[in-house]
Amino acid sequence: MNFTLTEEQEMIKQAAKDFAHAELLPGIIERDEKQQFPSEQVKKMGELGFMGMMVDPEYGGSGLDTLSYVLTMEELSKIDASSSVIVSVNNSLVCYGLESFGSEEQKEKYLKKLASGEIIGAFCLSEPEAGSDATSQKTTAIDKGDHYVLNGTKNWITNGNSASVYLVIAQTHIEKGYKGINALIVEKGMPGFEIGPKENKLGIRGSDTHSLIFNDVKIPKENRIGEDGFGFKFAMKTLAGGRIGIAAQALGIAAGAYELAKNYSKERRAFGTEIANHQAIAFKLADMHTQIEAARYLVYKAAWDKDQGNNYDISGAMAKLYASQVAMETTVEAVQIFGGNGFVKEYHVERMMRDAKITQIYEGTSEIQKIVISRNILKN
Ligand code: COS
Repeated sequence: MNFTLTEEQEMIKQAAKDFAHAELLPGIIERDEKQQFPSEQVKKMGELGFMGMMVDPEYGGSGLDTLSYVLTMEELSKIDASSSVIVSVNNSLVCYGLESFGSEEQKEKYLKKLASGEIIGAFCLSEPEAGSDATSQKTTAIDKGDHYVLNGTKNWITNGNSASVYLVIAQTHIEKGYKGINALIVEKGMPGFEIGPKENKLGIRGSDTHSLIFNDVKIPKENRIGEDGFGFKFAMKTLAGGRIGIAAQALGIAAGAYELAKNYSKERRAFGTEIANHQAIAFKLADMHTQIEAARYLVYKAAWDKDQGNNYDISGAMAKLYASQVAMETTVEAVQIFGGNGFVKEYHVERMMRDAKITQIYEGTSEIQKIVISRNILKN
């Protein structure tokens, strides 16, 4: 395993960094306060090829490897985790899901537009009573011959209103349990499909999170992804890769807060010297740096596993579990190093601390990652 970046990977990382500083940083405090979706920025990220990074160019993507995607996620997340989650969901859940398991017609019709960033997508698994317990789907997709009739509610959906295409998990054959679940492609505007109110969130406030309500929505049979009953496996396989994206997001939040805290500690003076010269601060920075580096290698290893064609269930889960913990701890310490200024919005670290929390929750809580990890280590 060699993590020396290729010239192309270095260029992609630099492009993401430049974009984040030039386009995501301006207005970030206001977008956070007003819960404003970064529409212009998302459009530009589409033009740069960030919305379908791993998708084959034949379907409008950039044809890059997972490590390039992770590097991009890390750089974007150092500045703006609200924007990076939009990128992550579109890439890892929606585009990956369609490219890997969709039909040729579905790829032509939906993937090309999603991968080029012309439209964005959403992944809809969670329900009021089925977040971690993902097999307990109450949303139903009843088979009516040439179409399904979809009824139910989905919760906490990222890109909830801004998406045009939704991959919705629903129960078709109740008696078969998770083996009777399907994944359906639902378009915004289909009769009976309503978008619920926007959630007022602690963090990643620039991304739009909504509930979705389906009332007798007629979905053509050709919009089912994979064989009848493939929906739960589809969700699990897709989420396994999604977790690498969120792990990279967590890594970026941690690294971004650390860089701000390190720079601040070399400028801010107390007791006659820069605070970095006090061991109380220097040791915090040493811990942060070490933990971030460890998280980075777990994230890169998971991306490498995926690129090698290895199973990445466990490496993705470990990367997300650890990187999200590091994101939380690092951002709390960054606020501490900034002292009173850390509690003030202009210095960014309080937002990063709020943004970090969700990385321990979405695409599988830390407790779910421990289920995945422990089952994997115990089965051998
Ligand atoms: N890839 C392929 N198949 C998978 C899989 C994966 N990563 N993980 C599970 N499966 C399969 C299992 O192999 C099993 O199929 P078989 O019976 O054919 O072997 C099936 O899915 C059910 O798995 P399991 O019995 O392990 O289901 P559980 O109810 O115990 O749930 C967890 C397993 C907890 C891991 C799963 O429900 C989960 O990941 N939950 C969290 C979901 C989540 O991330 N929610 C956040 C919402 S998205 S923001």
